[in-house]
Amino acid sequence: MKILNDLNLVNWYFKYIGIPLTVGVATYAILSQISLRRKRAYLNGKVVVITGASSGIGEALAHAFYQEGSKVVLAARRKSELERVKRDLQAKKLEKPSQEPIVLELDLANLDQLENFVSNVYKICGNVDILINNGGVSHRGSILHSKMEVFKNIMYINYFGSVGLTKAVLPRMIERKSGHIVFISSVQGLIAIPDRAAYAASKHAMQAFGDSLRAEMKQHNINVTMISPGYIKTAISLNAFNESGSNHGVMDKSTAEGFSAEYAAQQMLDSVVKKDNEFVISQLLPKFAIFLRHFVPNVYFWLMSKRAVKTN
Ligand SMILES: NC(=O)c1ccc[n+]([C@@H]2O[C@H](COP(=O)([O-])OP(=O)(O)OC[C@H]3O[C@@H](n4cnc5c(N)ncnc54)[C@H](OP(=O)(O)O)[C@@H]3O)[C@@H](O)[C@H]2O)c1
Ligand SMILES: *[C@@H]1O[C@H](CO)[C@@H](O)[C@H](O)[C@H]1NC(C)=O
Ligand SMILES: CC(=O)N[C@H]1CO[C@H](CO)[C@@H](O)[C@@H]1O
Repeated sequence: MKILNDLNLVNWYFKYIGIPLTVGVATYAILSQISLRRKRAYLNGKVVVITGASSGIGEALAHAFYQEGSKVVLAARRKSELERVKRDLQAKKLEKPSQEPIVLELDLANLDQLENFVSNVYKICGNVDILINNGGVSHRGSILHSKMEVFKNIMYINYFGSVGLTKAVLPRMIERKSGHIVFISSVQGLIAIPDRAAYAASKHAMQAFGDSLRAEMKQHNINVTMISPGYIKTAISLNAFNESGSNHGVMDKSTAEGFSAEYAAQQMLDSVVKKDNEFVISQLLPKFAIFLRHFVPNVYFWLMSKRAVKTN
């Protein structure tokens, strides 16, 4: 009798909860995928400026937006690498018509040149619809032993460069009452770990700038998306500065095991399409660290002190 009752209960559960729930969730997932795909269509013909497009995440973003029919402007210091990315894009077989990618040299640390860069984009493309502040550099080293130059250069490239470019595109976006500024920050824009002070500080600055910008731009119909990646498999640790400002030149294990840049770029593109205010794309551990920092800070501080390399 008891067993029969239990069986009935299981039956009842599947019939009235299990099956409807599964069908509901699946339908929702399918519908949101369809709506995302439809929303992606608006990227067709949009001018998308991507800094740091010569490598890693920026290069993958260039592929993702190009594929949606956007006119991508590829910007970074190494022109030959940008030309390679352009060739790779044009070698792609696409279903829809594509827009010729534009290659423009840009050194983010050269603040005097940023306005000039943007007016060149206007001359070639007419407007900027989406600016993606992605170009950046990391470092490895303690506060004690890192040269002041390292702190300054990272702030110039990661923070002031993005501020300058953003300021340069705003007047026209405000005039047109349309535009979108995207920042590729980092989980380290939300938490700081030892031996990355300069990098974390530059990304925290970026987050604060983005929050102020979002508030100020709402009235002008300009959207701001702050993206914070965890570990992505790119050349970031190879290109990082060491304590004296030379190339670190080591592929970190955590970076090598990170998400692929292509996967990350697709997720980021969807976040831009949805006009998210912020988006954390990360493995579980960095997300957990963000949680600890906010809700049990002393535990986080203790863990980080254990992580710090012992220096003398
Ligand atoms: N990979 C990760 O795990 C990770 C995690 C969180 C956040 N991020 C962020 O993602 C962004 C892209 O990094 P990535 O991982 O793709 O690394 P990457 O492969 O080293 O790419 C960095 C890009 O930034 C450009 N860049 C560096 N200095 C520049 C300067 N002075 N002026 C203009 N462009 C400059 C580089 O181009 P040139 O050398 O040709 O100038 C390159 O295209 C960075 O902002 C990084 O902080 C990465
Ligand atoms: C940084 O790298 C340079 C070039 O590889 C090397 O000569 C220097 O010793 C390194 N500095 C530190 C502090 O590791
Ligand atoms: C230019 C642009 O994309 N503006 C959008 C920003 O986000 C709001 C919703 O939050 C939209 O209504 C705007 O069209």
